[in-house]
Amino acid sequence: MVDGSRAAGRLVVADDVSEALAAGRAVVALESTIISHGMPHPDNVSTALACEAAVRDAGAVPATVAVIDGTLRVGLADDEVERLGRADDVAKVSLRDLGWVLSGGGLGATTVAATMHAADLAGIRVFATGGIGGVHRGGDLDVSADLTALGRIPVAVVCSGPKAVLDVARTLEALETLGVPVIGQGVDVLPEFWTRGTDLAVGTRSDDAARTAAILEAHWGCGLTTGAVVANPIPVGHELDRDMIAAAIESGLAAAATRGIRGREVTPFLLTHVAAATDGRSQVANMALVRDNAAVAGRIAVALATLHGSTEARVGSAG
Ligand code: PSU
Ligand code: MN
Repeated sequence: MVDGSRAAGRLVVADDVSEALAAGRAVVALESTIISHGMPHPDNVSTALACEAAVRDAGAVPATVAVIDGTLRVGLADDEVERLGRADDVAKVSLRDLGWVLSGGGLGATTVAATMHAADLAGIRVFATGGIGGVHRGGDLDVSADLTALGRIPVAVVCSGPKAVLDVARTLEALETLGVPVIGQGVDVLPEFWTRGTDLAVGTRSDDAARTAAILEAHWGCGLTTGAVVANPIPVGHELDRDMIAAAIESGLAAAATRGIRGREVTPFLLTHVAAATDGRSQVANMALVRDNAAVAGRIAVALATLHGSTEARVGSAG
């Protein structure tokens, strides 16, 4: 394990991850809030491990990010993923929470925002998740720090769009305001998590990993320091019925309002409600899309490593 130079001992990068980075090989970061707050045990653990396997199959090294006993870790052992997936007292850690969760010495699951931060410190440019946070529906100005992070941190987030419980159109506008490119992976419209989307145009379309890597390389190569969204739709055959999911979201939003669910509780509450209201179908879809995002992210990371001139990029030997 090595310490990140800018993080004074709070950041620890796993050996296989730091070796791959030092050799210029492909690495993909994975988040952990989806493990602790996104799905129930044991599907959360099997999905997290399946995402790591998908990244490896693509020829890249997976680096799941979490706070373990007071350290910000990049790259977890399988038993640590299991521990995160089983414990019921894991803190949901976004940017503002890192200081207090790290100093408290406990377990924490990093959101997209906090995972982007850790990935950037470690030197990882590609990250896969299910869906990003964004602008919530309604008038109370609940805007995820995921957008703040995308506007500041040079990491590409491969996802199936914003979570559909959000105001997806406003989220897309906010990304434009922040100067964050939204690249449709094989699509012209923004995917909406459990469905492949309808009418919100992405900034540009890319039909393969090499093209996406070239866009990212040029984005950062011209001096921009923002993140990027690579929007990869849920695989055909796994998408849910649009009306069913819309009804489940509506009833979830009503239940959240009735029970006074606020702040960081909102997203986990809605995901749990939608899973119950769809007889678990939303969760099966979530598992399928996040695994596919991990595979796509692996291919993009390999293409990016190849662009950076490493002939070892396709070896994918680390385990
Ligand atoms: N996508 C999923 N499941 C999740 C999340 C995203 O499929 O649990 C998590 C991510 O970690 C994301 C967070 O960063 O929800 C956003 O939470 P909030 O809206 O409170 O910022
Ligand atoms: Mn919020």
